[in-house]
Amino acid sequence: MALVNHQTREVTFKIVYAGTPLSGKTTNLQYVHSRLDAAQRGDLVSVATASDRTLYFDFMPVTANRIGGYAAKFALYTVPGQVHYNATRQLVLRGADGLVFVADSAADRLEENLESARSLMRNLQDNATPLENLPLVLQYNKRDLPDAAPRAQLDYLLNRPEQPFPVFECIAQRGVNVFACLNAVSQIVLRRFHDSVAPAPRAGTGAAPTTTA
Ligand SMILES: Nc1nc2c(ncn2[C@@H]2O[C@H](COP(=O)(O)OP(=O)(O)OP(=O)(O)O)[C@@H](O)[C@H]2O)c(=O)[nH]1
Ligand SMILES: [Mg+2]
Repeated sequence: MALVNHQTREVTFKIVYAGTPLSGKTTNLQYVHSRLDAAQRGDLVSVATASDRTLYFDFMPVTANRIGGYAAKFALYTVPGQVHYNATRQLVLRGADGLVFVADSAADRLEENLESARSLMRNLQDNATPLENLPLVLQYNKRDLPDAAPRAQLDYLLNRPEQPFPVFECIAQRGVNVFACLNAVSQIVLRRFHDSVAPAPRAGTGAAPTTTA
């Protein structure tokens, strides 16, 4: 749920990267951090294990353009992918305005992708934030892998035929489509917010974080 601070004239939206263990959620934030100007983003805070697995979450604030005289900020989070950190995942998902589901394209990770998607749905239900009210984009990451599953197979497993989620095929390690994916979810979140406070006309929704990458 967007946080509006009338004193500082800021609106903050929470975007959470969820998805399959080791699919590249943290890598997305690291890339965004590396490409944005320091004036446009804060530090990337990561709480990780010795082997670089996300232990609690990653967090990075990003400032976008202004909407209606207010500064739009995006608080980007990742959840820990490891199965036994479900309570933490559920906590980090609370209050999300938008989600990126990061799937691993490797052919031998399809089962994990599916289980992770199911776990996300359960957590959203338990948080009383059903997906109908929450923008979600799908990221098929690691498209560089020689054994990457065909997109159609990932669609069949993870997308829904009626009202399909937007899909981005990414190579987060090299930054391919990382900003396209973030911009897409940010735009949907901004449009929803705009519609909720000023039903018509649609304007000023171009405040998503952008880069030339
Ligand atoms: N080949 C390939 N490897 C990638 C890509 N993106 C990330 N990786 C690698 O995948 C591994 C896991 O990346 P992380 O970003 O830590 O994954 P995560 O989803 O945050 O992992 P958890 O937080 O433990 O669930 C790392 O070795 C990354 O370098 C990609 O596009 N292609
Ligand atoms: Mg991580």
